[in-house]
Amino acid sequence: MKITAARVIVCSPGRNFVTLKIETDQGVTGIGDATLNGRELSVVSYLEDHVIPCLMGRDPQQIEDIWQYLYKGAYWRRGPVTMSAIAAVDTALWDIKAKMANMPLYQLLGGRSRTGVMVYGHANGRDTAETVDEVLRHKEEGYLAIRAQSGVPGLNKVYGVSGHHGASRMYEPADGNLPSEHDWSTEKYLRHTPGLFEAVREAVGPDVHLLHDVHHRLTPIEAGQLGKALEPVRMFWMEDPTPAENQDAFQWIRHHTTTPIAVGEIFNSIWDCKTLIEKQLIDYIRTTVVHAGGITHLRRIADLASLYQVRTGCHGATDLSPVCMGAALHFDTWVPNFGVQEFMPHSEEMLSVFPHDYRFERGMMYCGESPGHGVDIDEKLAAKYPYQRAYLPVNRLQHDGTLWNW
Ligand code: GCO
Ligand code: MG
Repeated sequence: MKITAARVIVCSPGRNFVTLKIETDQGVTGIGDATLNGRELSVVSYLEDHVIPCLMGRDPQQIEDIWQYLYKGAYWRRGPVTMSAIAAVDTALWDIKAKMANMPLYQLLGGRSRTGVMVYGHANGRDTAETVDEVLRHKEEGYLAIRAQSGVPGLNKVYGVSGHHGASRMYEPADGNLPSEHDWSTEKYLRHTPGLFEAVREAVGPDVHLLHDVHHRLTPIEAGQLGKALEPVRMFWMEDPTPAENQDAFQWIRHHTTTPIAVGEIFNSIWDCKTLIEKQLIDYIRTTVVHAGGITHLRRIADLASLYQVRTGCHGATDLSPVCMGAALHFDTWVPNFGVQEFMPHSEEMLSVFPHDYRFERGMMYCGESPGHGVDIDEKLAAKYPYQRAYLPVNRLQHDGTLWNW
């Protein structure tokens, strides 16, 4: 069996998605997500200029060898651009192998470990009252786990909260401008957040899992303070409490709080995860298919995590395409140390470009039973949505404009 063609499809049905399609001499094709939010075209170039020429004529069944060839063979290891490109190849090859075997992907990974995949939804509000309403709306829809983010009194733009109500699920869209600027005050945030969660817990009752994303904004000792203040609320997790370049810093958070910690959406290899996992400084690892080298590498990360009772919590914001979501749901259905899967619904327009067989029902998601990972791309429709330059925002301290973590 041989790879005969591979091409990159870029489209922007509301936001940019990069998709790799691989064709074979047996007529079977596979696709993989290669989207790196705000840096999309770098991955396109890496694939088109450097990776695709090396794939021609190779046996697509040799997933592991191709992975090693692209990782070790490049000499320049790791990094989000490289690993997203490798992930796209790897995902497309698993798609092909599963189609050849006439099996849904989770069967090839080792079969079903659970009936469905618990997902968490995003409840975002401009203030506490609106956030509580959004949490309750998610509970009505059947969510068992809900992430709550709120505007902070005195701050104009905060992570996860869009300017107007109802647009909350669509923040960070493609807008063609330069990065927008958010403002930040740790003092105001720390004053607001414990009260927000008290109100949320009071309204939602004891059973729903509550999550919160700090988005790398606190120092370790501030994160310790927040985690401690949130203990009475019994959080499912506190995400990205501090930047993870210096991983020993997480010891300071651990010394001060038992609130569980989730990290890893911006990690791209097992080496980024190693210290946090081996020193048991986190409880959930957030790497997902597209940014961490595909199914082949993500499985390796999950196996390492399982030795230390760290569970998975795959990233699933809308900048990861439905192709990544489809593959992640097969992974989640198999992985023994599953924790939760993030689910931020794509718009109808986005979903129309990516026909898929996964579904959401009462707080759970289910991958389909069709051979492969169950997601396709409608190339004709995709061509109607050309690439639009788009950036993630940046964040500055409110009182003096110092550039802060976003
Ligand atoms: C999350 C993330 C996202 C990221 C986005 C960046 O927890 O879902 O933090 O909101 O900011 O995916 O591309
Ligand atoms: Mg996050």
